Amino acid sequence: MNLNAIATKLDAAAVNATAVEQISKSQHINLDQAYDIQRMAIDHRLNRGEAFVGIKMGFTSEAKMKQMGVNDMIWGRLTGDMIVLDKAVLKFDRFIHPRAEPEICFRLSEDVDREVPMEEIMSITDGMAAAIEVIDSRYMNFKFSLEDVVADNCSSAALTVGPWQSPTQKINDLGMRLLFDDEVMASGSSADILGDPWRSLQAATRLAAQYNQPLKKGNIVMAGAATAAAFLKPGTIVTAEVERMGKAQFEVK
Ligand code: OOG
Ligand code: MG
Repeated sequence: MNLNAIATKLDAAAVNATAVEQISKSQHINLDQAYDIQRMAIDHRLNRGEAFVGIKMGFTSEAKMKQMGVNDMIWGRLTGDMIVLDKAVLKFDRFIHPRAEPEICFRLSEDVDREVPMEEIMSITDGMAAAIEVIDSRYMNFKFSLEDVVADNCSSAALTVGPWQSPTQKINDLGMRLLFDDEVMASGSSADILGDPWRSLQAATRLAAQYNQPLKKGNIVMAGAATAAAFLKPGTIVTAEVERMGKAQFEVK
């Protein structure tokens, strides 16, 4: 099986905003192969001059893991072109069927290439912020198996990070909301992210070390959605609010 050919196809699907058929419809790949495809597809971006900026965690809420029938989370890579600045415009045409979800983002204060224990997790961080992740599965109808979604970089497509705040230990009980203009599209609690979003950062260090993905000072880690995602609509202002942490926002055009 040519994993690189699959990676090239998924990269082209993202670049051209054109959906492709799920890999699992025509061939069987295992999870390790899916992560290999993900790395190869991201290498195409890096070879075009994009920077690696960090990683995203997915299925960090119990509800999403249960729904997928898995007991581990997934992770994907974030690159420079995915970043939409806070309060800037997100161009709808770049995507296939984009959805937004409210998240929490961490910024690393040092290089990390090991699993960091929970007791030390705050010491590798110098910022946390409200964030929005835009997910845009490259598969038709947003349908996929676990291996499919991992190969497709866990649907990651864009992200916006709000103003950085100093890290505080107690972030396990913060209200989180996603708004389209003034309408609340989804609401939940940071407790829905593994009971405590710091656990998601801890898991990120474990998975990055396991898959030989070194993290650098200044890289970011998206902790995963606390709520369901909502389909974007052109002409809306999208806001993620995290209690006591602030907001992240973009305008869909
Ligand atoms: C997969 C990505 C999941 C999250 O925050 O849980 C994710 C998807 O739902 O398409 O980003
Ligand atoms: Mg997400």
